[in-house]
Amino acid sequence: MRIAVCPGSFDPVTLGHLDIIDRASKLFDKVIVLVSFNANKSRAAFTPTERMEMIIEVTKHLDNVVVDCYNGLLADYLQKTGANAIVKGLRAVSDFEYEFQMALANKKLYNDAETVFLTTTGENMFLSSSVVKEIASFGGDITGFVPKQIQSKITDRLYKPAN
Ligand code: COD
Repeated sequence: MRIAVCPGSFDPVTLGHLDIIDRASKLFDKVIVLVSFNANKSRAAFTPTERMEMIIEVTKHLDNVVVDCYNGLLADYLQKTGANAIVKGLRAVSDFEYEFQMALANKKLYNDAETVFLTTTGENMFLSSSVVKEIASFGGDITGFVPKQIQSKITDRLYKPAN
């Protein structure tokens, strides 16, 4: 069985993430969407449990996708679970340098950790969790940025209208 891990902060999951998860589910027998911890992103808007719940909600239709959370090295998680690949989304040149470094470091830590990059679609190229959070915090419309099932959860958390 070919198992892929799609790791990320997913704070919150966006349509860009979902596109990568959806495409990975067609390439692998099983996909584990892994809520992980990015040492450079210390202040999250959603707890790991909330992030997992949102991902479960929006991937319900994908039979071979499961959601997990791991506070440790991705390479260790792969070794522990016997997963075959890490699937990452690539948006632009700026993503490439960071992701390339991560891919090499993960392979150095665990030689079987192969990273597969899927290029984003034109319409999701600009999309990130940070952009979603910024728009939602000003009460902007996040339709077209995140799956509709979780829109109100995000707006309710982030939009604090001034009196
Ligand atoms: N289109 C396509 N792909 C996208 C889009 C989009 N619009 N938005 C995001 N993505 C991709 C990203 O490129 C990334 O591959 C993935 O989706 C997740 O994105 P984020 O922003 O939610 O998550 P990150 O980048 O903060 O995740 C970083 C990790 C948590 C995966 C990383 O820090 C990690 O592996 N942490 C565990 C500890 C570890 O092993 N560190 C590495 C040591 S080398």
